[in-house]
Amino acid sequence: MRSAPTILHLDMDAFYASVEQASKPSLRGKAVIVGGLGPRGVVATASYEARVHGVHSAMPMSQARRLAPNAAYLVPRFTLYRSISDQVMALLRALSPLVEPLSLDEAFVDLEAGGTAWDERSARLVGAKLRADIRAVTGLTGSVGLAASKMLAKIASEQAKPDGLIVIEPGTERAMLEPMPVRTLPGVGPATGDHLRRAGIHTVGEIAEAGEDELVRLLGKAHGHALYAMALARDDRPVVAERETKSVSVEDTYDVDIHDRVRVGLEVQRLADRCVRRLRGAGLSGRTIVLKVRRYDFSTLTRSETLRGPTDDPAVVREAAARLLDSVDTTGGVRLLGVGVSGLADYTQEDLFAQAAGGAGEEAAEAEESEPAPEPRPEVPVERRWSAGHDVRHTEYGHGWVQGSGLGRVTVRFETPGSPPGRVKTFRVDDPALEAADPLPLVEAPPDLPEPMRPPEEPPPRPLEG
Ligand code: DCP
Ligand code: MG
Repeated sequence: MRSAPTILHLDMDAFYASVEQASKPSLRGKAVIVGGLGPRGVVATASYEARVHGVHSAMPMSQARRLAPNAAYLVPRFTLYRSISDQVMALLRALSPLVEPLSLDEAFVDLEAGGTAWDERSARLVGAKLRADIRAVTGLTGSVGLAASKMLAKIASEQAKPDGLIVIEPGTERAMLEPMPVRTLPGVGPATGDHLRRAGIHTVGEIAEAGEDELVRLLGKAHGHALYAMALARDDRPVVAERETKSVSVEDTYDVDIHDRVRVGLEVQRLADRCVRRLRGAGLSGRTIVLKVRRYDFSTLTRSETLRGPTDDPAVVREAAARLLDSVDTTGGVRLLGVGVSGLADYTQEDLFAQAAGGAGEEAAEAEESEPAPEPRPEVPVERRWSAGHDVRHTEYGHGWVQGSGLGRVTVRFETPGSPPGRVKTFRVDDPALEAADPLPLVEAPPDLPEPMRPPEEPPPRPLEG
């Protein structure tokens, strides 16, 4: 492990919700919840003001509405989030050629490789300047962790949240990790956490005390070794520049074969949800849904279905996976199940009206942003064109956003990122003076972006001799 805290981890604060607050002045300082608004919608994220009510990512929207009835509820606008993400990633690439994005709002940067930091002081300065630049260019806050390894840099940025910077000084890592709950370590989810707890291991320090042999006995060779090393703050994983992802998939092997068909169905749904979370985390969507089934006799089948367009909608992936499962004989039991999505695209618009089978149309219509169509599609009721949170323009009142619609009416708040909080007006949904509009930049005339750092040029090939 290196001796200076020159690995930086950046994670934007309440990313989607902060973008919405930056674009809508009346929502700043308020509880804002972004996600699918239909009956099966889930929370993508909540502003910190909403989190005090207990609302968090992946919670069913119905539960969020009970916890925070007065929050603003908005559908995600992925195209906008991606454009902001591009601005942030460009700032990171100005620091080093080694930038490893983990999702739209999160990345590792190797500052040493970029020659921008070599010790604690220089790393701290770079981190502080980065946060200021992000604010100047995007109007948003991000939290920064600096440490000598990826694991610790990520833990540091989590501790720095929101709107902070934390440096973990080399030499202090173990003492810092010791009292932390085991769940702090990467790869320790609820299941592993429970497993360790039953063995009396609650903190990272207790993992270290238990010793490597005990960890391997509890968790198996690979996981046990890895976790023990992490508990001792040993992490030599390099920051690797972005690679093309071909597919996203998750799978589970079961200790005991599952025979019950209902249970198999439930497991598949759970895997579909997990797969979509990963997909979304990487800022991707995909067209082909793949189901993998290994049966009691180790025979392994994969089935796939290709949709008309890319999706990242959990309902769509669940339904496709369930259809695929229908075509697989599981009598005798299954050992392993997996769900994957391939044919990946960056977040793009999808034709959910065509894809979501069996009455999922309403959620689909609300849950996703749809390209402002030149003509409304005939099968889409006119209300649906006015998704909560989307931008509109009125010939007389100018730029605003849809606060809500229903019963033939649409309510619009007229404000822009640079204006004071605006006024609300209500129109008929078919008012010809009102039309969909593109989002406005969050910061007027952002400062010029610095040039990205390029990897050193390869020397020209030497001419063959002789
Ligand atoms: N996201 C999502 N579904 C999830 C988790 C996240 O759609 N289950 C989206 C919305 C988030 C964005 O990804 O805004 C970034 O995820 P983070 O985990 O970084 O969460 P936030 O940035 O919202 O909050 P934090 O301040 O905790 O980083
Ligand atoms: Mg974040």
